[in-house]
Amino acid sequence: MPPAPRVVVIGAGIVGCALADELTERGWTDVTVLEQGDLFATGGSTSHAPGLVFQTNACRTMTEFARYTVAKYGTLDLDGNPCFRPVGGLEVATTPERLADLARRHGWATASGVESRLIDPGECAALHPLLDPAKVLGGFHIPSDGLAHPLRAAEAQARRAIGRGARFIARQKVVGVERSAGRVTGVTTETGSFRADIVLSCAGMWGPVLGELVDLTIPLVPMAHQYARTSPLPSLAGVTEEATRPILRHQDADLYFREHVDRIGIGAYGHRPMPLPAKEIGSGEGMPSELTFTPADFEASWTAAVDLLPTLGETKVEEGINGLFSFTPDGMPLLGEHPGLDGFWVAEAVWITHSAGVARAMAQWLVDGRPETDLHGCDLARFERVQLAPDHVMKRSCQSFVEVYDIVHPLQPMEEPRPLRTSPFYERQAELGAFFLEAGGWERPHWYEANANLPEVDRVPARNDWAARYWSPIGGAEALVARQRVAMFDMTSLKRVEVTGPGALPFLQTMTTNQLGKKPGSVTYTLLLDEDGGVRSDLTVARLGAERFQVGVNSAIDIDWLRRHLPGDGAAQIHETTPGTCCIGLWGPLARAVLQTLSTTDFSHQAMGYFKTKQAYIGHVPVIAMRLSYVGELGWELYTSADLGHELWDTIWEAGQAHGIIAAGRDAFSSMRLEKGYRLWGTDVTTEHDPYEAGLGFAVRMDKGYFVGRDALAGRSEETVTRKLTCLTVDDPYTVVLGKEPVYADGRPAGYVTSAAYGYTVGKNIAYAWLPVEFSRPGRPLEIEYFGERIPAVVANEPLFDPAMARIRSAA
Ligand code: FAD
Ligand code: THG
Repeated sequence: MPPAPRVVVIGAGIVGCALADELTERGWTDVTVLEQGDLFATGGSTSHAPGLVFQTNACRTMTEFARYTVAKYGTLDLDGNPCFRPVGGLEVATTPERLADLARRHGWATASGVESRLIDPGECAALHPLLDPAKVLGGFHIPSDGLAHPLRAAEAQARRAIGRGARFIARQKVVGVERSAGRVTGVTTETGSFRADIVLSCAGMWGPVLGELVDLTIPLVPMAHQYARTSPLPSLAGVTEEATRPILRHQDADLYFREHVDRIGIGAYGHRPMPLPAKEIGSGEGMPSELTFTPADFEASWTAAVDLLPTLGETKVEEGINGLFSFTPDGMPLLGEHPGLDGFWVAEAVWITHSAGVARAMAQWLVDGRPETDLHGCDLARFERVQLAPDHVMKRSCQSFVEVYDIVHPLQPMEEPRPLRTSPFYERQAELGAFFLEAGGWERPHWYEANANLPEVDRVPARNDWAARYWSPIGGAEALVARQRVAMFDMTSLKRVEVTGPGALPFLQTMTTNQLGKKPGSVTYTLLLDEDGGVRSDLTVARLGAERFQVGVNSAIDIDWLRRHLPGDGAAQIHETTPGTCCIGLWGPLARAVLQTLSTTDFSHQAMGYFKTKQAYIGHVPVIAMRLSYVGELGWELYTSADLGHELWDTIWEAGQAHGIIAAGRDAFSSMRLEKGYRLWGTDVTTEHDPYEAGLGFAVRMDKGYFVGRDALAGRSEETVTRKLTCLTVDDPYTVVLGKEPVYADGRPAGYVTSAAYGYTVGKNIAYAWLPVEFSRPGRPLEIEYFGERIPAVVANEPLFDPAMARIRSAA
């Protein structure tokens, strides 16, 4: 075994301490933790946190992190004092919307294996006698939630690490990062220097300052968050235990509560956002003076607190802080390695709640080369460049502060700054009354009001409540028309790169699962795997020339992964072409008829079969045409440069009139995708799944030679899997579930929903779900829990639409 690398951890907050523990436990014992202030003292966010651990999260990975934190801190103590108290968690609703949302949260918890219960006001008051049951409509009780003792947990983990050889050094402020040949070699502090093979920045809200030392944007904003303690409660006189009642969340008023012996601590998110540039935070001397408690900001919170817990009226706010911690544009942590400086890693914007889970995942990533948990939502590389602009980071992070306890629909967009990225078709789409939502900075049409008069609108089943938000029956009509005639879909936001050079083919062959050594003009659907066979992404690779490939990817993370693996000799290059180009998906049975009138290129099936690509002119516009679709129709993706996008749109639009062409949006797209059973990476499939479980084994060619992940797949097949991504249909057409709901078999939780949509052509309500194989046989009755209700579902044969591929493979 090679000697363990020298690791320097920057920051001895809970994240740095947890990481030192997890690394040393895995045998990386040469760990030095440098802390600018004193150890386990006031200074960082950890020292200000009251340590509430509510595990339930919309993101499975975050729930998993929290579960591990509970499990780990539950067994830790510092000199006999516990690091965690399993007092339970109670979330209460004072509005009908919140009551419904608590049922949704109960579903998320269940889907992630966290036991919980929905309870009535009486039970809420029984669990937490201080609250006024007349004020609440109901509650959500999670018995395993509780209170961490953040400084204790930090120190206990540090001591274990020290026991295995780690060093913790106080009063060492890192001011420089040493590097050589693209790798870190050490850090310098104000008074010394430390050699390192790996530097881990766990600097919390100081992250951006450390990032600047290595030209790395760390998109987080330190924000003040108010935390106050009352004077002693007369009704708690004589109490000696630190806390016994559940930690309490009152999201309707942006509040949470815990006990401090005979006092109550109150946290508030209801006040105005109070961001502070990371540079302006002092170091290690506690809170900057401009962030002392501002009572005026706490007034409304106090009123709401007394309203819920009337006995607080007998007390007053005795002390308060405007404590600082990190907020990110999407509320998720920042984990990963610097894209341009090997060995510089980041684990920042992490709550106490997720600290142990994050540390374990990071240690697995570093030591084993791969975390067990899907980290794509936390990946430092997930951002588009435009999302890293300082104003963007500020506005979105402020919004994620404001929305921290809001009831959020999965499609609900952040509002500012918009519009930011627009395809060249934007003006035309706006003229057609597009309803836009944002993704990756892009404005994307979901449906077009111009299609409101299509007779098909009347054939679309109505929807209720949540399923009706950000939805219109027009999208359904667009899907029906796309399958009957032809539609234009804006695919510009689908990320793409060009991979070029003499080493391009061997590079892509090594990185992906399918056979790419085909003639120029071929397109191949293929997978990126990690070394353990987990699916990192699914791609289309179009061979445009002997040494030129266009690769359709899923996110910036794919590009980062590919770049990291480029051959060192410069024989292959990657260049992202998304921003300078645009794409129309022209799909539907009449797609060929429309295209052929506009081009001298032969688009017949004989001349251009399924999964083939050609350069052609569409009217005046040079395009790369690829015969494929993500929606299961005859048709082409047509790429051109951004300057000609307008012309391409107008040319196709005009020629299409004779064929009844329409513009169609994402709603139609998503519905058609699920009818055809195409997987969406990141939602249906992640690194936690192998290709066979995901139903993507057809894209793996074990006999093609080496590729990343091949060895791990040896001996695996569709026959050996124990769980499967499974197609379900739901009888009730009005209830289209949102995703993330638990699936029950014989009354017991068995799996969870990934994507769902109504299939307008097949006339069925579709949900894909991860299930153990024994529950994945067609015809198996199951139930999906949706906002607290069990809805009947049944396993279906997939794909629901065009199982024989007749529609897209043939000349149609
Ligand atoms: P920190 O604890 O800030 O540690 C970072 C360390 O890095 C600091 O000690 C700092 O001195 C050091 N450092 C920075 N720059 C350098 C440098 N150049 N050289 C050397 N050292 C450096 N989370 C929950 O889960 N539950 C809660 O109930 C909760 N309540 C909160 C209430 C308040 C009032 C606040 C402020 C936060 C709360 N949080 C809560 C959030 C939580 O405190 C933080 O997310 C968490 O402590 C972050 O840990 P960390 O180790 O990343 O950061
Ligand atoms: N277009 C392009 N690239 C992409 C996507 C896209 N890359 C990312 C993502 N989408 C990949 N997803 C798919 C999923 C399915 C198909 C295409 C892209 C598809 N699959 C055929 C099938 O399953 O029948 C593949 C069959 C085969 O390989 O023979 O069409 O939308 N450019």
